[in-house]
Amino acid sequence: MEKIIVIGGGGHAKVLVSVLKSVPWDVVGYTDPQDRGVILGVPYAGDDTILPELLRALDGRCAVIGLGKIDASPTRIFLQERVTALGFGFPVIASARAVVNDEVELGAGTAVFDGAIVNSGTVTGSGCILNTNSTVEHDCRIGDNVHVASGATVSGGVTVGTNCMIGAGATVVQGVSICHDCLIGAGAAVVGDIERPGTYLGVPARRTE
Ligand code: JB2
Repeated sequence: MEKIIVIGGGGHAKVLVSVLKSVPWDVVGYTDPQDRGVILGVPYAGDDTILPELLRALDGRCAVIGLGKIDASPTRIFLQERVTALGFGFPVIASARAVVNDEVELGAGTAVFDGAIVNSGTVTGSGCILNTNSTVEHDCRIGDNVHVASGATVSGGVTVGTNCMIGAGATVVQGVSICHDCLIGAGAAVVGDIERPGTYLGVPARRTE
């Protein structure tokens, strides 16, 4: 089993650890500014200043971002870039309980959670979260640091820009394009192109800020 370190020890990390165990990965520890105790058998390693030392101790050099995101912030991808600069690699993480179909390309550090489906011809950037039971249909282009939350559906041929958050249970209809830095609220339905960064809520989704 390959060893991996999780960066962040909150709610998202807890689900991620279960996913990692399903593959399976040997999760050696997690870093966090605060000691959150043992998470599903995974010990606290220290804050991020311990990472250079861990890099020397680990056989491999694999890490994964355990922070989630509930907005259009770039925090996760900045953190991934910082940890990459230390010398860590960010493998693709795909749960054994997910379906990743043919000719899908997932970027470094992208994680596909339980029950998620990614269909043929789709390409994602780095550091994405395809959360529990989400669907990303065929031929989509998903930018870096996009979170498709639990139960959301991104239909075929959709483009989603960098840093977007597609909320839980939201639907994006086929062929539309969503620009960078958008938050699509839970349960919203995106039925046309979105060209301005912002927050979009409702059915059909409308800009609120
Ligand atoms: O720079 C950092 C850092 N910044 C915050 N480095 C490291 N190693 N850890 C960091 N953290 C830690 O991330 C915080 O101290 C905290 O322990 C953790 C974030 O945990 P929290 O439970 O607040 O959020 P989350 O991002 O794990 O989960 C949110 O997003 C998910 C997608 C929650 O809202 C979940 O419900 C949601 N499913």
